[in-house]
Amino acid sequence: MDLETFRPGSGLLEPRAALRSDAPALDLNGTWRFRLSPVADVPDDFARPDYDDADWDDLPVPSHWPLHGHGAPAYTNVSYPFPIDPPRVPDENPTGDYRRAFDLPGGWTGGRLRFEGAESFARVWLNGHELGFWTGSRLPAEFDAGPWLKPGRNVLAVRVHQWSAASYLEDQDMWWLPGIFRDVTLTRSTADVFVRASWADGRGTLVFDGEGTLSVPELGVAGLEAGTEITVEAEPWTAETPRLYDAVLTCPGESVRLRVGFRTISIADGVLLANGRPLLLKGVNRHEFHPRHGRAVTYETMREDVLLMKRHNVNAVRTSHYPPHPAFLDLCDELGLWVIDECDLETHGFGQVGWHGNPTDDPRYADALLDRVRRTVERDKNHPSVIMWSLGNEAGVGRNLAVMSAWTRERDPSRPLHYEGDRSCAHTDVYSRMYASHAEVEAIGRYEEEALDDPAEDARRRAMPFLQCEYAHAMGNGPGGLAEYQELFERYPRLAGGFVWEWIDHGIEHPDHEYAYGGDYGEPVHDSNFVIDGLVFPDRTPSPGLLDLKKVFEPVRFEFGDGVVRIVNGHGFRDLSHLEFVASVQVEGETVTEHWLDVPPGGGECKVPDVSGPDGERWLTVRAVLARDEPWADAGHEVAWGQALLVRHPARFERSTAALVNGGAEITAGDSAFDAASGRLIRLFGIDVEGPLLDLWRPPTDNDRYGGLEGAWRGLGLHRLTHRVDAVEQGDELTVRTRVAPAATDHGIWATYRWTFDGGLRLLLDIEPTGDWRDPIPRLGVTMSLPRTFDRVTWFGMGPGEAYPDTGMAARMGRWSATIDELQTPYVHPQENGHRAEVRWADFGAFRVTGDPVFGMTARPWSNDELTRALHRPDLVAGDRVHLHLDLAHQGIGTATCGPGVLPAYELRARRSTLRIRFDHP
Ligand code: IPT
Repeated sequence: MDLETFRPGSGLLEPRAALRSDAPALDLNGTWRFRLSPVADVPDDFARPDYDDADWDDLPVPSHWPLHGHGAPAYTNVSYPFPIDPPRVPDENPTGDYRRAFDLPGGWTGGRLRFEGAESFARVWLNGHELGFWTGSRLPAEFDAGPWLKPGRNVLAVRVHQWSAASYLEDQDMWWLPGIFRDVTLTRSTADVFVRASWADGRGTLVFDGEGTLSVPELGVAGLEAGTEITVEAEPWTAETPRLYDAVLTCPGESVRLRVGFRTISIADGVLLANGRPLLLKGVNRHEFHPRHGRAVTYETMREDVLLMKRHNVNAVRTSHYPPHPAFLDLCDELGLWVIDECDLETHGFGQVGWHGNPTDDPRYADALLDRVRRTVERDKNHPSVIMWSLGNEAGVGRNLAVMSAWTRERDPSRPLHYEGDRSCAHTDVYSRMYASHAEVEAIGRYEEEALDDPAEDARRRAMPFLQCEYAHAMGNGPGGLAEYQELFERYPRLAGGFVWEWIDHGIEHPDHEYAYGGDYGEPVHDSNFVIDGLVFPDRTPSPGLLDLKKVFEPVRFEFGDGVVRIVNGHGFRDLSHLEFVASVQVEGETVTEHWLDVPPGGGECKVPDVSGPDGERWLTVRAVLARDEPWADAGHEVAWGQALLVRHPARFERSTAALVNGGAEITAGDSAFDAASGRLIRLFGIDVEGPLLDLWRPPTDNDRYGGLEGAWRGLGLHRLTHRVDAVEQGDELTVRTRVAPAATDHGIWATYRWTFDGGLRLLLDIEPTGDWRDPIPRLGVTMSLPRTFDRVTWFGMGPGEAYPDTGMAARMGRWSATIDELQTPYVHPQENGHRAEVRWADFGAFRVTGDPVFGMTARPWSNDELTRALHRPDLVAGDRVHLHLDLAHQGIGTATCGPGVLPAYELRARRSTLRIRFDHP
């Protein structure tokens, strides 16, 4: 068999919808026999029913064989892991042979073998007879098994090649993971149906094509014939109100259960509408991934994804970059998510050769591309959640797009078409981009984007709604700049929102590394940790980025005024009656009053509780929580919140009078002491400490690294600062004059520490840069170390999670407590993390640090250097010291791994400044 053929398959039945039929079906998932060969050219005698597979292994289906000890996964983002020479593929072509026997129940006749997904080229035999082959890894394939089925025992054999001509169409940014990774069934269902259910002005219109008759009992619809359109009073389907009506299609030999959702997607005056109202997509890009199973995801995993999305105010998913397991779309219908369903197509690696020979423009691949979009649309056409078809991702431009688009428009005019890779938008209904900067998004929102050369094309595109199919690259610490994007999406009606890249870190569980990324399996060509760029960690724990996104996507906004809070409903399709609003007042982070607000369903202004009570800094917090259980979260689940400062109560710093005593080698202040020669604090209230010392470094984030800042910082020598002591002067205060600078440069910082003692120790650190500080710097602050016995800190400030200047929207003012371990954010690729912002005070038990007015705090069981060097989490080993960083300022995070860097407002420049903190015995 020629796996270098351009043909998409042979022997296949026409594509049809994924349906829930009562026709008999045999589940052929389970344990199969399996053999892996390193090349494609091996005898196919294994397909004979009497072949002896006794020396083969067992392999679960569905699964990917490299995740079960056969070969290894490999990761590339853009690059093809083989020479670009379509349709040729390497001789080294891992080939998996699969066998299983099954018994047909008595009386069974006919049936279809249905494969939901196999990567990348598969041939199938039943009882020794070859049924055909297929490609299109994440698309279903069906074969007529009827003529070859036998009563009793039957033997099914499948051969899967990792590489084929079709691999050129599947260059998505993910692990290369061959195998039969979705379900296999033998079904006697043959039905197909296309239900079209639209909605306007309180009424749903229903019509279908296909065999049989349709009933929707709840709507009094019975025996509806194909092609007959009816209009009934019905509630609309939206992602916020996913109203589904059970329907039954009765056709010869089977009846099919459907769930009909009435909704209309349209575009008017350049605005994307659902049921006539503006639709703002608060989306994420979702790859299918599980850290042990790869893309062979279970129903529980899919459901967990949808629940997590809903609970984090995500309302939309782009199925990047292939149709998901069909059950995922059932969940989106049921729990409510707007979906852009993307065809299984990406040819990104051709970009590295100037798009020369791109399959998207190669007529030899025309059938394969059309076949892919047909199989996508036919499979998923009945889902109300699917609101747009996407022709693929990063596949350049070319004539085959026109073919795909024309067919799709004709087959389903009800859904707009999406494709990002062609700026002219010749084949789409929406203008889509990825990683456009805030400024460019704003220009598009204002219809001020740069014109296309062709005026007609430009006019057409200018009339389109805009969306960012990818933005805010969630790689490592970040993304920064989310709030600013959302602000634009909400300001300009043309902007229909977007989809954050991406949902999950694709880290594969690994015995030494905890989670593997590109290169960990010895791949000669790979893209390292670019596969670790999700909003949830590989085990689906939400990262700080997802918590921030939840805050930014909140469907309720709070505007605080004098004694009042205005509550604004930001839902598109639902009022506030499903929420309860709780207002509380915190003094120094401790709640002193709490009561429920009476909020009208449409939102409005409410009086807030009065502010009498104990002294201290006071904040008002208003929370919107679910009043009743929803299918996706329990009553009490917090949907939105807002906070306002009522009374600021800064710590007071008295001028000190107590004396510092010179005891020879040490200068003492009570039970604290400084080294007399260096002026460094060595004992703090009897505790052995080192520092605090000026420090400008942070262990580069992925955004710092890939965006070029790390290089700039190393160029400035910030990772190798030296400290020179020029003077230690002891009077009323201890003044330590130093110059901090790297070797081989003439820029530096005059850092003057002024210590005073009044029972506690107060530090004023004056910072004065000299020379050419051309680039932003990572941070401005001090680092000190403490014995590891200091394992817990309680603080009053932003928390509980990390926050940097352009992230941390999820952090709120309060009193928080955590162990040192709990302060670490477990980024798969270690990097700067865990900074707590706007800390008023932090209590370590034997001492307390207070800011004048605030400081940033990071505490770790390893040093900046150790964290900078670590490549995987197990490289980090807790030492016997706690490294405490007390900061005046940090550089923002941005999203420069893909997209814009730090916005100017969040850049940190070396500047003249003073850090003011004090240390006290509690
Ligand atoms: C963009 C891809 O569409 C996406 O699949 C992913 O690879 C992302 O980059 C990086 O993680 S394309 C890029 C050239 C902007």
